[in-house]
Amino acid sequence: MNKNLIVSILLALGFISCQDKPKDAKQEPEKNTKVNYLDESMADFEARMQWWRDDTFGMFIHWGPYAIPAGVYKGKDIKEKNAEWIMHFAKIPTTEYELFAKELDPKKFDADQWAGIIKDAGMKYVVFTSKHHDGFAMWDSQVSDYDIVDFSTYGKDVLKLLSEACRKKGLKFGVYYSIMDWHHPDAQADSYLESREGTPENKANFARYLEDYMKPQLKELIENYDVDILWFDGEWVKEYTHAQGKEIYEYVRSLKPDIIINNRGDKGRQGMQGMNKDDSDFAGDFGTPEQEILEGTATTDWESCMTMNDTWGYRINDHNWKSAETLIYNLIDVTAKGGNYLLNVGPTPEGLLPKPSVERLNEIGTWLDTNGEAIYATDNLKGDYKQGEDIRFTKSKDGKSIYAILLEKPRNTITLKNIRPDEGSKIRLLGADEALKWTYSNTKGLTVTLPKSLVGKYAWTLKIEGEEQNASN
Ligand code: JFZ
Repeated sequence: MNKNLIVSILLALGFISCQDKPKDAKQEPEKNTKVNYLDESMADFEARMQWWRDDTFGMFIHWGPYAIPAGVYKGKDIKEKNAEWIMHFAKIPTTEYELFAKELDPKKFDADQWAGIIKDAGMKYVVFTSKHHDGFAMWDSQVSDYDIVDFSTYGKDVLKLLSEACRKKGLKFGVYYSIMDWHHPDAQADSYLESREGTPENKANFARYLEDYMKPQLKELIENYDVDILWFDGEWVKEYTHAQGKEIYEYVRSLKPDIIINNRGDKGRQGMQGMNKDDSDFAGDFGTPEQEILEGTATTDWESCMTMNDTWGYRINDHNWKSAETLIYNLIDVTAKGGNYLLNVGPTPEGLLPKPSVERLNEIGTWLDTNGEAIYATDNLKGDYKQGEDIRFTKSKDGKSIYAILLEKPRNTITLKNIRPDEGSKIRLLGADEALKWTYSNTKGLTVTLPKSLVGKYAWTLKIEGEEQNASN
């Protein structure tokens, strides 16, 4: 399929944002001059996105009062899968839900231990739910008492502890923040009990919530916790407008110009059908396909977020875990297509990462110890990112090496059609130093002879000094 067509389809589906990047000359921020952060030069945008692109793999953490009911309300298993939506699905009145928030007391929470697990999994950044749709703040907010320090038994600032532990390990730290808020009376409190979305009065109240509540909270997250990413969500509520989306984007960037913001802060994800390129001025630095991977490469940045089982928040009855193999293949596939992979955990109310999650993270980390060179800070190929179903390619940023990641354990030899090795090229498997025998011909391509026994599991990476055959397209 033609690339433009794929991109149009993705845009129509709302998978990627399409902020028309940089038209002209770069604007130097000056004191007392209002900078238009939506109008950024391509060079500045590239520089701002660099660490995020290089880091490739991050952890999403969905943690809040919903971990306590864990998908079960008054003895009844709530059939909808997203456990963090229990307030909505079980129609729990605000005052009753608050009891979960009060009860929250994760005695076993150990920020350093979490950070260690994240680091060992080969993840480079974190996106933590500072406030989900339930409106509960997981940090010590001065704007409200509905937070883990002032409201809960626990009384400690989880976000502070975790962000500091992560930074100590060299991880970047970002936050998820829901625009929709089921707790705030000016926002969507009890909206699922009475349908009152979108009325003029509601719009006015919601505008007040944005100004007096959401903006000051965002300011706290940036100024007190210096977050590296703002990952918005819940932008689909009728009260929220495209103009507000742009304003919030500008606001956040003005507080921290080099922060990175997803496309769910604006309305670009919705109602995209029939939109043409000329009105594509939605704010956001990267697209957020959810629970899926794009069909191919894209012209804008994107990050695929995914759960390991079928829920974001902890759900006690969800045992439908994806295999470590699937998760590793996903990471490889996403990387070859030029995206990032944000893999979710839903910690327990005691403050533990579920065991099945940790087991999978360990497997991924072990694989990355050997093969990470083919994942982090790589580019996708100009030509095809794959050969058949079982081979994916990436290349080093200096353009000198191609990585062929083999998803099936290869037999004696493997032939790569579109890779031309340099003269005297050294070809080896990551994790082994041995130079492998190879032959090359214009018609057949590159054939590499593999060692008799292969160590490792899941996928094997050939590092090839060479280049793409058809790199011209
Ligand atoms: C949202 C949340 O409602 C959910 O609880 C979780 O936090 C997830 C990461 O994000 O859910 C969405 C958001 C976007 C889409 C679907 C569900 N979407 O784009 O189709």
